[in-house]
Amino acid sequence: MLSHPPTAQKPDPRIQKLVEKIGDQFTLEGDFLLGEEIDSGHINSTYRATYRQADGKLQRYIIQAINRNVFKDPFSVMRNLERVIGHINRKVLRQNPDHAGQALHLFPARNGGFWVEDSERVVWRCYNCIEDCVTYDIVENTRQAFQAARAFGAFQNLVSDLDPSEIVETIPDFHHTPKRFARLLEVATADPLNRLESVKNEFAFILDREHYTSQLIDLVNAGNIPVRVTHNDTKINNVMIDLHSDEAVCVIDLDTVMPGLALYDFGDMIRTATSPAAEDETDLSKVEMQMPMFEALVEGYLSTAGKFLNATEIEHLVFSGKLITLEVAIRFLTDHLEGDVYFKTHRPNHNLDRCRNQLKLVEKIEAYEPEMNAFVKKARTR
Ligand code: GN1
Ligand code: MG
Repeated sequence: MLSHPPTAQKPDPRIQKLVEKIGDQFTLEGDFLLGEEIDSGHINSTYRATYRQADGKLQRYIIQAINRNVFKDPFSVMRNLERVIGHINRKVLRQNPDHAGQALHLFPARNGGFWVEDSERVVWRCYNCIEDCVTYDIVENTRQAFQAARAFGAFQNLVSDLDPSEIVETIPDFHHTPKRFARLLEVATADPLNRLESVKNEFAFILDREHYTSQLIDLVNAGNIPVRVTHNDTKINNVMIDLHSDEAVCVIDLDTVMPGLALYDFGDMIRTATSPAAEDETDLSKVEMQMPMFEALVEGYLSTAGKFLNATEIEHLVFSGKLITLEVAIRFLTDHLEGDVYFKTHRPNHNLDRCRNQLKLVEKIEAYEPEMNAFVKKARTR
């Protein structure tokens, strides 16, 4: 399923005006033609702007507002981005100068710097639009899963020599699962909207799995797993895939690139690429952990990350999928109990639907765990 298919809808005048106004403040060439909202992602607001160049050619850009409720210090997010994008592009473009149109670039604002802040304190940035590519909310075939995992592994490799002290932890403890768990308990105890009673099964399911939450952190503290600079939001729709060849072209959504664990990244790939159901699908009989997709993820990821992962990391690849899926379910349930203050929602109980769906996936991963681990064992000795 495409996550943002081209729209044939009539342009919304409010969006036209907004995109034109913000686009004007960046050093973009040509005449503004069209602004469209791209409804993808639960955090930031994203738009595509089309300009007509002097030679008549159309040029498209991505204009994005940073969610300040989530990213309390958007200026540090931008400084991180400049560092990360600069670092990656120096390497990628040295190897393959033709890659220029397929790498992420920030466009400067007319007032200098790479962002503008509007009168409502919204911080905006502008990227190139990577053409002839799409993102998928649900992968369609094993080739896409392989390619996406290969790209995230290559991405981790590219940022592996970034100095972590140069990167600000813009959301502290982002994947600290025990803290996410503790926060759920806190919100459940306060139960500000009296919603706990109606989610007691989901809550109990999570409580039963408390022992998962600290396992990776314990391995870090014991010195068995290193902290690396990682992507931290490796949802499958954060890879641009070539429309024609199904090859991964570019990893996007770099706002959470921070020190983290390689396993959190792999876990989020399992979470988002193995199920044929959308993250908010309410028909839970559609939620599945598809072995062929998982196998493609392992092969794709090991093809680029296999050379730097240690044995403990490889042994926990499957566990990471279970953990990250549980973690995001904890976050969705917390947000539901708090009144949907973090993730964008599009209908009542949206976060609860997402939570139920993700808990179903946890159950599926648990059922397939021995088979999945056996596959990893086989794959690493090849
Ligand atoms: C958010 O913005 P998006 O949709 O790529 C969230 C991730 C969650 C994901 C769940 C900064 O990612 O951590 O895993 O939703 N990003 C942030 O779908 O919280
Ligand atoms: Mg995203």
